[in-house]
Amino acid sequence: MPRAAATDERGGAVAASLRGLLDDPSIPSGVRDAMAADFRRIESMLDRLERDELHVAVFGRVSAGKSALGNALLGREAFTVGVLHGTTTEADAARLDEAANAGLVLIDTPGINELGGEAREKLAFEVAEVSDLIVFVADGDLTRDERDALRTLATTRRPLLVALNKVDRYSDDERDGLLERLRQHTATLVRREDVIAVAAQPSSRSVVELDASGHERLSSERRPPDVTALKSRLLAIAEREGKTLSAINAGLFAGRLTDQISERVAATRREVASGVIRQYCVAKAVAVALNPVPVADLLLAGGLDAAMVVQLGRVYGLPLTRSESGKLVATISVQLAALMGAVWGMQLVASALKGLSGGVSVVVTAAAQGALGWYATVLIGRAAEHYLIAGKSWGEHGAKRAVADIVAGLDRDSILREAREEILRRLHR
Ligand SMILES: Nc1nc2c(ncn2[C@@H]2O[C@H](COP(=O)(O)OP(=O)(O)O)[C@@H](O)[C@H]2O)c(=O)[nH]1
Ligand SMILES: [Mg+2]
Repeated sequence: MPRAAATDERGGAVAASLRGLLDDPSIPSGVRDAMAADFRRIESMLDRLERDELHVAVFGRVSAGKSALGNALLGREAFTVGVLHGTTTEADAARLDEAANAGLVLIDTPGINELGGEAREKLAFEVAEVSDLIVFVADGDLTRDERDALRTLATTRRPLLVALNKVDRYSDDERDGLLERLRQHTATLVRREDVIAVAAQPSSRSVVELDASGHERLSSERRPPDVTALKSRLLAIAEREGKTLSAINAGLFAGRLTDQISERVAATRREVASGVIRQYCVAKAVAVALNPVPVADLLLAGGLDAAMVVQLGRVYGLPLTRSESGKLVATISVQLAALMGAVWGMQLVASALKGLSGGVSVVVTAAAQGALGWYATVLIGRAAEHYLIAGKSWGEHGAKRAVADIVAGLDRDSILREAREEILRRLHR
């Protein structure tokens, strides 16, 4: 079946935007590695769309027979049966196993009973995310944990089937009674006809044979699995919903992951940018404190600020030339100077001096001026950051409004306090 054009386009766009993020030199390697794993996951989902496959996850309690059922559906021994997963108490140890045969991809899961509620939910979402359809395996009536898990799975909007496994252990009447109870207990979550009895790996039967000489011999006979009803139901759903299921799921998943990655990248950039701004704050503050200049000149001593803005441009992947960055600093400074004159004036100087009592008055004044220099650098840095984040733009309200918003949004007094402390520490050295 050809991949839908829209999906193709979307997949291509997702892949391209992710590659762009991965190649971004401003992303620290730790984040890049984490993203690479996400990216591989998305790529494999996009790949799946090209193939004609149905991804079926098998979910349920440990020992319900999930692995055995996976094998029976695939018609081969793909998963290990009967092995206890001792480490499933750790949610992140919950690994998903995958095997394919004739377009059917089975995803085996570690089982839910050793997991706490939260981990169980996480596993359920993880499983749902990589599957088109979920088969919930039980070997009797549902426990409370099983019902909780089933409810969580139902919220993921994947088609949900319940397989009552190990029916070889029951008489026909018992089996029908159990099926009926299961159907009632899952009535709001699963359709009646999607609760199906199976025997994934019936236990061997002892048979008595007569050999050639008429002696009785006891041997055990393996019985074949019986999963035909479940399999044809799966295929019917696959037929009905076709590739739309996996296309929609892959698209949603990729989109969500891209959003998450973009957020992580944005957060990392902000963090790196904050570090850059702080470095320049210290440099500026110390320079000013050691060589006090009139307050009005603070904003015009822009050499350091321009260098900072060049660095910020790199952090945000939007390189600025030295002259572009000088112009940007000038634009911001003009707005800041206007605000300072109009709004704060002496109040700002008073704030800068606040808390600086006693000592040599020259040091006090120096620290106050240094703090102002620091504060100005924070404002310039934040304003430049704002401009860069918006893709080198001040937005529809222009630079004046943007700078005023930044000034209003920052806690001036706590910035000045931090600055004074840092400067005094350095001056006393
Ligand atoms: N009697 C019977 N035993 C089964 C059936 N399916 C699985 N088992 C047994 O149940 C145990 C657990 O099976 P397994 O597939 O490993 O369970 P999982 O932990 O859910 O993957 C194994 O000993 C299987 O042989 C079945 O249909 N009938
Ligand atoms: Mg298993």
